[in-house]
Amino acid sequence: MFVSTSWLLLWGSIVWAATAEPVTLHIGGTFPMESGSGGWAGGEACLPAVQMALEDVNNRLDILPGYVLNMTNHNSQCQPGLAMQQLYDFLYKPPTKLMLLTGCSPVTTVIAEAAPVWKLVVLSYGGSSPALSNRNRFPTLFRTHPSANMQNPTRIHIMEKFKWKRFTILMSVEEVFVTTAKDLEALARKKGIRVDRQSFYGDPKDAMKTLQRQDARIIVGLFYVTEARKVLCQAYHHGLYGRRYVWFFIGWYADTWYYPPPEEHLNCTAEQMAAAAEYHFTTESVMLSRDNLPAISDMTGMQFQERLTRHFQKETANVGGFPEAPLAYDAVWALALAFNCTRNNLPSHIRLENFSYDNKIIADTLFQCVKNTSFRGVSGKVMFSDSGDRIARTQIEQMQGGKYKIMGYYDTTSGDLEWYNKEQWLNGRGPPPDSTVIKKHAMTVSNEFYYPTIFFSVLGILACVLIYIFTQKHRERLVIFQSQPECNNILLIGCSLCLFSLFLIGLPSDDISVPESLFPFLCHARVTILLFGFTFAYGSMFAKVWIVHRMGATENQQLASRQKDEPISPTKFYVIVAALTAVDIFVCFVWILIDPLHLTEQKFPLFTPADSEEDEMIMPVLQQCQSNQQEVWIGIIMGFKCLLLVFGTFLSYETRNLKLRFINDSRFVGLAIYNVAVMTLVTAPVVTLLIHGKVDANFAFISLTVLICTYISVGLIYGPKIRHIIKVPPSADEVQQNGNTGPAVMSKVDQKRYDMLRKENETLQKQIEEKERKIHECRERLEQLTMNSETEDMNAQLLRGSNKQLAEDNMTYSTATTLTTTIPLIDLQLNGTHPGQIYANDNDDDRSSTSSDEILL
Ligand code: ABU
Repeated sequence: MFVSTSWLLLWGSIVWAATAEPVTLHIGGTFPMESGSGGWAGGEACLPAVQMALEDVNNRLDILPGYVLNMTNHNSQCQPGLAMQQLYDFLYKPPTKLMLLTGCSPVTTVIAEAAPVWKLVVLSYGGSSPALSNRNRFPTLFRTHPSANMQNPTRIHIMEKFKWKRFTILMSVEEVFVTTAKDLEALARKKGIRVDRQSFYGDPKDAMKTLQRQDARIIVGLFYVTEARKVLCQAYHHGLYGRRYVWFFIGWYADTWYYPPPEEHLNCTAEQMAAAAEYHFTTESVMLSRDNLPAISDMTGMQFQERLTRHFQKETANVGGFPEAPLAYDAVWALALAFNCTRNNLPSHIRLENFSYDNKIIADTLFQCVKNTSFRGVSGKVMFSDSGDRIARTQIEQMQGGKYKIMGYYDTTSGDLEWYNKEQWLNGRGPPPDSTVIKKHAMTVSNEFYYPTIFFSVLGILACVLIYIFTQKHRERLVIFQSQPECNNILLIGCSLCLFSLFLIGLPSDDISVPESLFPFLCHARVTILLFGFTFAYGSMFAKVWIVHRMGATENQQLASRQKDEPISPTKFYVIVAALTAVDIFVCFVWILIDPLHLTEQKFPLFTPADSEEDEMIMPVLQQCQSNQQEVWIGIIMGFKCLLLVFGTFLSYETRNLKLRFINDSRFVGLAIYNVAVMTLVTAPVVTLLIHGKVDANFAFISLTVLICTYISVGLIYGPKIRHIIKVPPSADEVQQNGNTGPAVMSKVDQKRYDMLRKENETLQKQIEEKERKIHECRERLEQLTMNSETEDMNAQLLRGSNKQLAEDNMTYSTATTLTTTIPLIDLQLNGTHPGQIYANDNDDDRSSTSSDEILL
């Protein structure tokens, strides 16, 4: 009963409305029909779309029954000044307008900012500026056009997809683009993408030059279509297009926007513009519903587009505002529904047609109704956010062969990218890099230097190992036994370390898979291995000359001659080498602790590789291990080593004629020290001062020095020994020493006999000294007695006693004399020389010095 009554009332009112004179509701609309000073000329398609919508709404009996909508419109030319004048016309020329429709951001901005004064709600079908989302500044503005910010998340997503970490924004100085650019920059920063910004007003020529200087590759353009054509033409002339560049333009330009209209007098042909435009991307909010479901107007999006297309004689791709036309059409429906809602929600005594510019009740009701709008439009679902914005998906297109192809869609709300993988690139390979790829080329030792060096290093290390095995096998041979083999082994270890260090020094840092954090270890290994190798090798030789010199320099000749013949404990050598190593350890420890080495890169000018098609340049980089106070540490180490070298050379010279039985190779050691000193003292300054930074020369000098020093040292010290062992059979060693043709050596049995006799001789010498002292005393007493001449008897008695004593002493004396003459004879037998001459002292002065044996004799 109730339902049928309601239907009757509704039907009655419709019939009444259809038959009664309808009340006209007036609205004002601005349409940018052409863009005189550049801007969006969207009115061309949007005005017919709005008119179509007004017609449709007015034909609908269920919406605003008894009312007809009427629009007064002006061509704003997208110019805010002109639009202000038109606003005053709307306001002060009757009839009263209930709502205003605007397109183009600059016009929407001025009208929406002023409209609240007249309690007018503004609905924009073509204002994309993000600035329009400010509710404080535009309290009564709603728009069916999504904010330009909507495309920014899409742009960032594409940047990430193609791994671009850097892009440039080129924009015209308009609030709509400035605010869009700011939002885009903020989003990019959050994602760690670097953004540069270039702006221009009118002529983009200078901005384009700057882009070229900055080597911009990925460029997002924010400008109206007139400027877009200027930019494209300049891009063509500056070569900022092609396989190395990717342009992003705004997606609401007409499809053939890049063809230059004759009135713009662009310095580019249509072909040039088409060439520059090829493969650019566009992003734009989806403005046409692709649903098959009909909208509130009973048309699908496609049906609307077909209907609108029939209005135009020309290709719609060239009609300004054709993409936005669904937004304009839906704006009228939103407006009509809001009027309908307001009419229903107003108190009964207030009628919608009675609206005046100070009527707060109708204005507030209308505002609430627009705010609550929700319907299916030909552009999709029409709803407004709190800030009055439209929520929509973004469509990404790419120009391929002069035609826009859809690449995918991005849903800002969910963050989902639907991508069809249809993108194409001029290089045919893939997305170009976001900047010139600068490839580092580590300046490393050339293979021609490195591999031969490694060959000789390995050979040297192998030789050291073989020599060690050989000498161990023949360690009983006197030529080895009396050459301090333990000390020589240290030499072999040291030489091997030095040779191994060459492998690390020449090793290219970028070829080894060491994480960067471990590079300091490599640096330290390079330095310390060479340092310790040097100390072991040189220290072992230094220890020998040092000990020889100390023994030769002993003032007590008797002690000296005895020491020269005695075995020397290897500990003495170990102590010297250990002391030198301790100094190295201390210096290295302090160095690594307070100023560790790290990898530094010295960069050289870029160059383009001749044979490369890639967009790349080569930057030669010299990788070096360096400390902050490198010079200080090098100075300390080199200073100490130089002192050692000079001192070692001095000791070698001093001991050139000395020879100890148990350091039988001291003369060869001396020669090796000369060689090391000369090579090192020449190479060190050359490497550090003259050829610093020249990788090959540096490595060549260091490796030659190390190779020559190690080969010569090992050769000098082991060569004669190996030759002796090979040539002379073990049984011939003793014979040879008797003939005094080889090293002064004696068998262990002889050695023991010799030592026993020496001890016996020493004991007898002491006894003889004692007896002589007693004889001397007796003689003195006797002389005293004689001089006294007291009694003849006493004299005679004393004389008898003394003679008896003298006879006993003479016997002891003759025994001792026999022994002291025997020892030199044994020596003579063993060595073919007098003990004082075993040391083969060539020095005439030394030879003339009186030995203890001579004193005894
Ligand atoms: N889609 C056209 C937007 C024009 C403007 O915001 O000025």
